[in-house]
Amino acid sequence: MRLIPALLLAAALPAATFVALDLAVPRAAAAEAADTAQALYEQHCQSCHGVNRLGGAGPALLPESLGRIKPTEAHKVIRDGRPASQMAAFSSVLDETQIASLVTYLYQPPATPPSWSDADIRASHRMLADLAKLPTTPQHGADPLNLFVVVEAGDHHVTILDGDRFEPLTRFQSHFALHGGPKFSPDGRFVYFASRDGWISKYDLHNLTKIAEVRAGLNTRNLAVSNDGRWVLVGNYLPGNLVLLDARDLSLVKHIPAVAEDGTPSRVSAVYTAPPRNSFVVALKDVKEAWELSYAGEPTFEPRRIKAKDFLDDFSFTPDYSHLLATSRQAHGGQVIELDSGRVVTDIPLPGMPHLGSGIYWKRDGKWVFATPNISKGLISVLDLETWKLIKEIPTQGPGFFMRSQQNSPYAWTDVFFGPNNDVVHLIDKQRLEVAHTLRPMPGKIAAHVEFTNDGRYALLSVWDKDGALIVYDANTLEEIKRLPMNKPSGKYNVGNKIEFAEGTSH
Ligand code: DHE
Repeated sequence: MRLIPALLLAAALPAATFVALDLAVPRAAAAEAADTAQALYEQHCQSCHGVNRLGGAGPALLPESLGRIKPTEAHKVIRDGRPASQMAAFSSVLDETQIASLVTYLYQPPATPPSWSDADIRASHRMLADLAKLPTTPQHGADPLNLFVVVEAGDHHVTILDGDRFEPLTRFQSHFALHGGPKFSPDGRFVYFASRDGWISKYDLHNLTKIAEVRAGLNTRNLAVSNDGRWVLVGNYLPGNLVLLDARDLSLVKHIPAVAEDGTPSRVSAVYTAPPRNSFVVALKDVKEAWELSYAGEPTFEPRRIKAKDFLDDFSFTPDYSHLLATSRQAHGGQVIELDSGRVVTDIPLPGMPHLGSGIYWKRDGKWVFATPNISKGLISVLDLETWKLIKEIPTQGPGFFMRSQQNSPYAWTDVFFGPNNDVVHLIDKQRLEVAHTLRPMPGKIAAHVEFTNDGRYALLSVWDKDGALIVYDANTLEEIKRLPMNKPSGKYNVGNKIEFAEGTSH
């Protein structure tokens, strides 16, 4: 039998399109087309993308997994393949009509609703090294607290970078489409990654080796690691649940269905650890609840339910973790929830779809302010964290995604991710609250996502292109120090900053 390489696709046709398709195509003809497409899938795609489209060597091809690419792009990928991946071109095997029917099929829910049980999780679990036999001190000669973990999204690799010399120590293949910030054990030795397809991996930074992996869900949002380093909590869209893993080996402890008090099921928007509270805080996407799960003492992981005023999509904490600032990107603002009382304190005026998970805080005139980019408006919203008042909207050259600073830096760096000016980054003066500098690192290529060295002297910026780069700037003079070629380095994370939950970085 000829082995045909995978359809390595990766986003969603709006629901309205399916309705339109249903109305346009007579039912019998639609069923026949689906049968044909399913047969094509089984013949050409299943060996890599798995039975029931759950994924295998290639990513899952469920509507939830395809939410980030348009059907026209999916069509092109099937026809022409994906460079630098195992996804081959199928233009010599399938004609245009067959490819179109496959695309329609892939963007529809499977006939058998996908499921991912505890048994599936356990069966996917793999130990990749014997931790007991590995040295417990760093074996690479670099400062373990000034390493950078760089996710290269272009070819699904991770580079571990010495943050003093800016030299790669190693580069390894990750699971397909890592998303969200990797999270660290409290001592900075281990890093945990989540892929959109639900794969969770544990990597030893002292020994530069993979330790374990497990598939915790079919479509995952992100993960959090408890402050005592014992637990990893994974938030999933599909199935809508939380999956609790033992951080030592990623073995399954239990899953917790994301179901509201009234029984309504939900997806999980995001999960973060709140170190001073010894708890995980969880936002639910389809029900108006936030959850807190304590990991203090002998935890039961029973969620404490906090009633929200809206569906929550993304959130951030205040510096002391007493409040969360949450938003639903569909709503016209956010809300502040006091965690101890569970009370919604106030609404916040954030009309530009803020990306709160990327928001950062700093001290201005002795008071904490919080700033967040907005993904539908070219402005940075700055809030006073005492009064919750919006104190400034700083105009930028377009909507942005990420923001970063460091305690010692006078600037907050933010990108212009969307629109014609996506190749610039703005440096915002943290005291004057205005753009102080605008850099265009590689004209015509998206510049985004900055992280500082642990001492704040250097800022590392990504150029999001397959022929992209990681650019090291002196954070004060803005002189370019080094340019390392990289394949779409989506995010980079400094171990020291992360384990200290440093001011100015994402948590
Ligand atoms: Fe992200 C972090 C949600 C699309 C790259 N993104 C996060 C987090 C959330 C989130 C809740 C924080 C999790 C964490 O770090 O633990 N992202 C969403 C979305 O809802 C959205 C808009 C739609 C979606 O498809 O999920 C979305 N994100 C994207 C992208 O299209 C990006 C640009 C490319 C990609 O890799 O998918 C992207 N998101 C990132 C990155 C982070 C992230 C690089 C980590 C930022 C950090 O510095 O910590």
